[in-house]
Amino acid sequence: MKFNTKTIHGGQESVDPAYGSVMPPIYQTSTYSQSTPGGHNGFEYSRSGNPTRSALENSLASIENGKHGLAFASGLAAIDAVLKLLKPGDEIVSTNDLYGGTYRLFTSIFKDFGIKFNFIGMQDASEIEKHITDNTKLIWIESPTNPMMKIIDIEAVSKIAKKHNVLLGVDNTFATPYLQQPLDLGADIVMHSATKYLGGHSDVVMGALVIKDNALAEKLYFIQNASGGVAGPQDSFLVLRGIKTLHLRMQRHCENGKAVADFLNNHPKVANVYWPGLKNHPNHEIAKKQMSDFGGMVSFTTKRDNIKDAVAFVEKLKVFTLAESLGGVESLAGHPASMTHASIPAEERKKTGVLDSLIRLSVGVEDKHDLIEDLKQALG
Ligand code: P1T
Repeated sequence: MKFNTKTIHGGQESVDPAYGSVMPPIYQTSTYSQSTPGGHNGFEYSRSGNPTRSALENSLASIENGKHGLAFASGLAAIDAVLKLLKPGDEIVSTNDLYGGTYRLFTSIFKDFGIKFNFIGMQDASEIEKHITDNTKLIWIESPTNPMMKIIDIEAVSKIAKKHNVLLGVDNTFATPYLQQPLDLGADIVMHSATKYLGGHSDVVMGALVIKDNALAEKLYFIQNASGGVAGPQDSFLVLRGIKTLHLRMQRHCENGKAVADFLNNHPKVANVYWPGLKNHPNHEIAKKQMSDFGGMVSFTTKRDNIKDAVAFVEKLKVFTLAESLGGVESLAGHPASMTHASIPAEERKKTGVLDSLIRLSVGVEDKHDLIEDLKQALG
């Protein structure tokens, strides 16, 4: 199946065996009757497995070209499960530009469990090798990164990971499998905040992992069940429904993202625009190689680099909503320094370009003319 068919049918039963329902039922149950101890139809307790969650997990595996999908209560619960593969003394090399909550999970929780983190710039993949030691077990990347939209060459990083026998995990939240499929580029684990584009309607919080390797999937399933941060059946249904229109929404997100990035790039008050589709983006060539289009996330700074003007701008927006999160049908605007990335110390933030004037836009699927008019009036 091609991608646009997989979003609708991938991993799904063609007909529900009970009543022929076209959409999988929401199995709102915690447990399943057994005829004799162990005598069940594949499900015994909904932390271990639930048919609605399984339908979603099979869809996730299909759209990411993996073999196994695992759905979690949030994106951070999914990353938390990956980190539980490690032991005290193990090391992780991670991108220095990444979601603030991931940084907080790494440095405020797992550091205290004896795991060491190296946060580095990875636009030049060969940098990574300098930071790999005998204790390195995992390379963790986002591409595009949140919020600076840096692009990391996943194939080049995966070659380094394989050479050193280190796992590579890719947070594919911003790109989605519509734009890039990291498992095909050599990653071991793909992670999603399904809260974002996969759900697509800002009505659910969920995380996902997709894996090809059976033994690794087995370990992660064990952690999912043992730690228990699982997705519920209602939320699984919603994300499964979201995935069915992922390709349609992403096509429009990309189209509108380009229109917004071009508008900002030509605006006299704007200093820098970060969108990987722009020819002047430092990683444009890698983006062209590994992504089929450039997505709907756009960040920018203004020439008057101060927090007061940035706040005034986001307050003036009318079509864009000032809010955390991204990836829904509606356009959102955020101020990373005080919102999504406030948990990263100011000096660390500034090193990666997260200035006080940085604005991050999640460009939705509204009419692009309305979006541009809104930005124009707020910048004015
Ligand atoms: O919010 P949650 O579903 O737990 O996902 C965390 C997460 C992980 N990875 C990336 C790249 C993310 O962007 C996020 C969540 N991000 C936001 C809420 C945000 O506004 O950036």
